[in-house]
Amino acid sequence: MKVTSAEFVKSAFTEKDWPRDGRPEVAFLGRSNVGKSSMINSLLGVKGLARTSSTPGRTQSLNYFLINQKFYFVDLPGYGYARAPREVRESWGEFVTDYLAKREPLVLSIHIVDSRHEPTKLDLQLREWLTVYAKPRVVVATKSDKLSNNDLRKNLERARRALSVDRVIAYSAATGQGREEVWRTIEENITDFRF
Ligand SMILES: Nc1nc2c(ncn2[C@@H]2O[C@H](COP(=O)(O)OP(=O)(O)OP(=O)(O)O)[C@@H](O)[C@H]2O)c(=O)[nH]1
Ligand SMILES: [Mg+2]
Repeated sequence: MKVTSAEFVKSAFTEKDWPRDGRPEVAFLGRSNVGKSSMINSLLGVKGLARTSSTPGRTQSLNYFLINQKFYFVDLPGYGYARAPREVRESWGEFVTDYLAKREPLVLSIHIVDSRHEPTKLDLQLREWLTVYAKPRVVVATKSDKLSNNDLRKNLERARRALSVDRVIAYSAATGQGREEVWRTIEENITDFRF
């Protein structure tokens, strides 16, 4: 995909802030600090559009980016940040399930895990929700540049098993590994969207 324009549109704090123009959207979900914002920036080929945060887990909002005037990327709040305020940690599930349950233009959820680590309990929980709400999703294991090829291969297999999926795409915002495959997956899902 050639990215001709990418702009931050808004932070949506409640359902009434969700865009109503019917454009399809792709959501980026994963643990706090896993690399969601970095993946968005590296897919778009820009630096600093999606903020890579040094104060994780503070706000719960969906951050909307409009790409090529055609579709949205949605940066979701990360989960599992131990030092987030308790009420934020506890309401995360409600915030995300509400979105997954209701959001019709959501054509693809990109579930991001850390390629170095075994999927966490919260990763399994998210996987469960994506299954329950029957949302198209793809699992992407990021920070692959931090592993040897051999460890990467082993960890991808472990993630596939733990999350019961056929495919886990290795990704690196640092080297660009996986970028083409993720874009292909995004394009396929956007093309299928009819409204
Ligand atoms: N080496 C390497 N570092 C990465 C990669 N992706 C992200 N990082 C680093 O990981 C840290 C967290 O990245 P973010 O993109 O802010 O993660 P996030 O998931 O958006 O974090 P929250 O918004 O706080 O939940 C930053 O220091 C990034 O530079 C990657 O592919 N390779
Ligand atoms: Mg972020």
